[in-house]
Order: sequence, then C-alpha cells, then structure tokens
Amino acid sequence: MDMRDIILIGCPVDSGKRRRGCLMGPDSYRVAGLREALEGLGHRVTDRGNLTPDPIEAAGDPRLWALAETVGWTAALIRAAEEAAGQGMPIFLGGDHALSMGTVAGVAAHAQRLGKPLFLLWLDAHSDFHTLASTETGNLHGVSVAYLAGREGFDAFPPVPAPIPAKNICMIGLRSVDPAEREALAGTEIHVADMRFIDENSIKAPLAEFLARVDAAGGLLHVSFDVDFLDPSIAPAVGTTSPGGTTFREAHLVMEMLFDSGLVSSLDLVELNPFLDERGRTAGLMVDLTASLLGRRIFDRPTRSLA
Ligand code: Z70
Ligand code: MN
Ligand code: MN
Ligand code: MN
Repeated sequence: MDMRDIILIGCPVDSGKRRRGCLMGPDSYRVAGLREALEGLGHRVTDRGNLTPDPIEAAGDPRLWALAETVGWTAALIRAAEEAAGQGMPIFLGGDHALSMGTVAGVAAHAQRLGKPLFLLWLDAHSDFHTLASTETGNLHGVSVAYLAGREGFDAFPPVPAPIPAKNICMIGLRSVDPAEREALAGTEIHVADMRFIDENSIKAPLAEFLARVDAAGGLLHVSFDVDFLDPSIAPAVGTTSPGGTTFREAHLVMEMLFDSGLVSSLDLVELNPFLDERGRTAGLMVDLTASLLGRRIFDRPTRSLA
C-alpha cells in the first residue's frame, strides 16, 4: 500500500449555525486517536494544530448568522488549504460545514495551478446549495456548495479562485433538501444520489460511476464528509439529526471504494458536535471511517477467493 503524507489541520469553525459545539471537533478527533490510526496504517502524519479566522472585516447582515466571522474563516482557510494541498493530503478537522467554503476553494486553487480538474464528493443529508438570498435560516453551513459552484450573490465572501463545474460535483446521501435548493439543483449538472436512489440501486452504483469519471479526467478528488451522512442511530453527535441516513456498512463501503480508487487528494470531516456525543462513539466511528478511506480493510483480497 502506498504511504501518504497526511496533514491534519484543525478548523474549529462554529459560526455556520446557531447551535454551538463544533469548535470542539478537532480535539475530539485527536482524543479518539485519528493520528495513531493513520500512522498504524503506515502513513506519515503531521498535525498542524488549529487555525484561527482572519480578523473580521466584512459588515454584518441581520438576515445571516455570523456572516463576518464566516467570511474571516473562509479567507484564512483558502490560504491554508492551497498551501497544504501542495505538501501532502490535507484532512480538515471541523468544525461545521461552512468551513468547506474555504478548504475546497483553496484546494481548487491548487488544482488549477497543477492544471488538473478538481472533483467534489459531498457526503451529506443536505445539499447545502442555498445562496445568501435564498437561505431561510440564515445558517451559512447551508450555502457552501452554492459558493463553490460559483452561484451569484456571494459578494461578501472572497472571490472563488476556481469555481467547480457542476458536472464535477456529486452529492450522495441527500434526504433534507429545501424547495429553493431543489429548484436550483434541477437547473444544474450536479450528480445527485438521494436516499431513495441508494435504496433502489445500492450506494455502490452512483459512487462507482462518479469515480470512473474522475479517473477518466485525470482529476483530483476532494471528499467533504458531513457526519449527518450517517444515520443518527450510529452517529448521534450532530446538531440536527436527520433520520434515514446511511448505515455503518454502506459508509464503510464508500470509504473502501474511495481508498481502492486511489483518487482522494483531500478530505473534510465536518459537523461533529462533541458536546452531543455519547462516550465518544461518533468521533470513534469517524476515525474508523477515515482509516478505511486510507487503507484499513478486513482482508487484502475479496474473501470469496479464500474458500
Ligand atoms: C437547511 C438550512 C444544514 C445541517 C446543513 C439545513 C442546512 N437547508 N443543516 N447541515 N445540519 O438551514 O439552510
Ligand atoms: Mn453539510
Ligand atoms: Mn448535513
Ligand atoms: Mn441548519
């Protein structure tokens, strides 16, 4: 197995929604043994500690929760992500999903410099495809993909260095999509596999198709993993639980397929709220899933060949 240079970057972003606690996420992953699990697989791991947001310069907006703070985080994360992507495989330890505006935009700038297309896999119950105009809640963890795809109305934010073409984005696990998001998504080429599609076709089908396209294009792949992709019965440490999520086995299969593809170049782990966890089980599961994405497996070959 290939050894990788993995860079852990703590992103204690907690401004993307009203309920607090995601700022404790990076330390929860550390306590749950993320670094040790990845080193045990033979990887070289560096922990850069936690980042801080740039000083707040944007004006506030009463409709939007903590706009200025999220803009400050986005600016800081774009720089940090672009730099780290040139040095190894960054794993961004969240923090809520607003952080992906910075991490993915920074990784996209790196991909553009390399002259390679960036693909984005969004594992989430939510599509996070609101604009600042369409959000009903004002929670900015619900606008990340719209920003990254270059939708209008993000003038308060840093310009996206390299917007991601809609056809390079795939969302898997959706089950909570607002009307304005549904309408906007229908007008794009974003690939969407909601829970019904997964139930009828298996989770393997949409992922295999997407990975084949990334491979054929010679692209880089960023995976943005929202804890609420998982069913809350196995991952209770999230602010808004959304029933009907992916199972332990489906999620592990996704991670194993991602490892086998050899395509993943960066990863976000977002929306873990350790304040709501039960004896560390959600953090522990996220560590196990990340290990599977980086090469942990039951056997080295399909087990049928052992018979
Ligand atoms: C809703 C909104 C959301 C969580 C993303 C939900 C957004 N569409 N919620 N992740 N947990 O507020 O815009
Ligand atoms: Mn999300
Ligand atoms: Mn979500
Ligand atoms: Mn929300």
